[in-house]
Amino acid sequence: MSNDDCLFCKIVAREIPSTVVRESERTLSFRDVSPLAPTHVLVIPKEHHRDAAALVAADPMAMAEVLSEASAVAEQEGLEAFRLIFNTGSEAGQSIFHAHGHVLGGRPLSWPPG
Ligand code: DGP
Repeated sequence: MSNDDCLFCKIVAREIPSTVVRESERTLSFRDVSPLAPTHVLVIPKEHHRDAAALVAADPMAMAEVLSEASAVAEQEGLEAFRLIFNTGSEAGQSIFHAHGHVLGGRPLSWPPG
């Protein structure tokens, strides 16, 4: 199921170009257009769900595949340490309402996040 108004659905459909780093049956991983670290890859389910909470409620196996693909991205990028973030809701910084995990690494990452 895709959403005609969704930017990430258009990336999945290759209607909008992106730099794809991995693809699996249910996920696509591509570089963030505004990277915040040397590695900044977004891992998304191909089906449209508005955020991570909606995704895991509707399709836990797709969420499991997002998580395993995020680990595979980190390994492929040679990261010994990385952060996986799901901004969920606009107050938490979500700006694109198609579930996605950010894989960030390649520099020291401070804690707590802002
Ligand atoms: P969030 O703020 O958590 O919803 O993250 C959305 C991310 O999506 C943000 O880091 C920038 C990225 N982004 C926005 N538009 C595009 C695009 O057209 N292409 C790619 N590759 N990334 C995008």
